[in-house]
Amino acid sequence: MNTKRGRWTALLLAALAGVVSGAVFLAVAELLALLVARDASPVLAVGSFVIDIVPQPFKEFAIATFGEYDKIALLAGLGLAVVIASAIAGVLQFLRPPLGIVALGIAGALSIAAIVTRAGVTPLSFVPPVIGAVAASIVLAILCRRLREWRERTPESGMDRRRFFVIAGIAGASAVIVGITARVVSMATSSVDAARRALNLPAARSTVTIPAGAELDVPGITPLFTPNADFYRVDTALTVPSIDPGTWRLVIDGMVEQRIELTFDDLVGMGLDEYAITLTCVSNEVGGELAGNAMWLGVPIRDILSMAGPRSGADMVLSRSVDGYTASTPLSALTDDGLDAILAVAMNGEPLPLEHGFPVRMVVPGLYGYVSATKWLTELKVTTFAQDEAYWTPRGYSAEAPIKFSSRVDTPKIGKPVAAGRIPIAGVAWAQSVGIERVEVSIDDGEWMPATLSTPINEDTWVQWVMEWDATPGTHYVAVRAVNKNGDLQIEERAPIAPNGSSGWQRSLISVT
Ligand SMILES: Nc1nc2c(c(=O)[nH]1)N[C@H]1C(S)=C(S)[C@@H](COP(=O)(O)O)O[C@H]1N2
Ligand SMILES: [Mo]
Repeated sequence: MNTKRGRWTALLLAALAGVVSGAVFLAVAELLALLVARDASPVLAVGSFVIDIVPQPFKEFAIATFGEYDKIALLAGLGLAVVIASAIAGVLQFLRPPLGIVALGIAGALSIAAIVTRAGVTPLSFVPPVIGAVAASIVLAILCRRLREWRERTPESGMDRRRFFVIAGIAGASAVIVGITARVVSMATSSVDAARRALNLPAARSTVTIPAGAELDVPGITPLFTPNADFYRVDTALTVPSIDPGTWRLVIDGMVEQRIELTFDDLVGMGLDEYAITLTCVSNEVGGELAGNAMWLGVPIRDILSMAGPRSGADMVLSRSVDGYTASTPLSALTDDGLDAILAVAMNGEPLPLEHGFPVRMVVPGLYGYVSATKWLTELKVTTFAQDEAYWTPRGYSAEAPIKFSSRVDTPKIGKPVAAGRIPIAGVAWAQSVGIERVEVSIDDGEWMPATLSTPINEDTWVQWVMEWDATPGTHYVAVRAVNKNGDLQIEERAPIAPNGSSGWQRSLISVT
């Protein structure tokens, strides 16, 4: 029994006891979260907390490596950390009781700390992690006691061994079943999906006319409007917030004559108009895909602000999301008559998809999303840049960030050889709120030649461009640049995405066979 091998087996089983207790902790907490405090799930709270505290370069790495799956990768990493930590707790409890239980207590305390930093905390939010930690401690204590009894008895008793495995098996299996069921039920019973589908928005008061020639017929080019299912998604929300439009409120406060509170019906009752606006993320690299164009249905923000009456001295609006995210937008960008900054309720002919901000988000032409496009909007605080700071400002991004206009090649694709002959080089270019005047293409560092542009819908949407090219076998450099309607040339100098957006001309290597 007291062989070296026996000792290793005991430690391994103690680790198993720890992992089972960890699973019990999470399952009990999930179940109680479902019953008494939806937002108090330790996994999601800790995950969200991690998102907020990880250093910026790591976040960029995660977006670059995992793309849309960055959150799944985070949860997988967190799961691995939980398994390792609870295995250690098991070994501790076996060797030096009650250190394992102390470790579970610390896990409970850390979960509470993460939960209270989240939006939507209630007095009952501490219940899931506390009861979860208590249940896990009981399971861990019992398992480790069984294990010790079994290992210490000579000759070894089959009865004790069986007891250990029966308890561990039952506790582990029930934890997995209860935990997964609670999470699935919690997601499925968020009735917001149904509320969204039942929503009947009034028809648009005014519509956007799409001019003839607005969309070029070129295989492989980005479509003029990005279907909702393909629209890029960037946010810090680990789970998509569920907001019932029936209880949604927008508060306009801060430096205003009068604090205003609007319901969803109040907002929609102001009349909805169509707006075609291209969104761009500050994280978009030159040639990147973090831009999308949609037909929004909404209400001008200037009309809403004017009901509250911004006081003089204010120069910023801090918009807040239900998940606590904030953005700082210059007041003038929201009140300017010539700029269509809107509160949007629909996207490409349907209510906003949940992940794109249902029921209400901001869309502001000409500013990167992180300083303007707050999703799941709940508050507009009229304030000053001197007084308030948005989510990304202390995290290495500028407080103000107009979009650097840009152009991109969609076809031919880098790394996809094309056959020699006459082929189109085509892509899109955007200069929201100013408009694209010209797109130029240079091949193998030759002279810049003007591309043909699609007819722009307005200055706030991207345009498509195309240039026919007689491709000869070999490898070629294709470079693209744009000129905006102010006559400015797209910035040639390369800049990284932080602190206020990438710049540079896209130059891609195309191989022709
Ligand atoms: N609540 C909330 N709104 C947000 C964000 C966020 O993290 N949380 N991200 C912003 C950023 S960085 C961008 S680029 C746009 C992206 O909008 P989309 O996901 O609908 O494309 O949303 C903005 N609104
Ligand atoms: Mo963004």
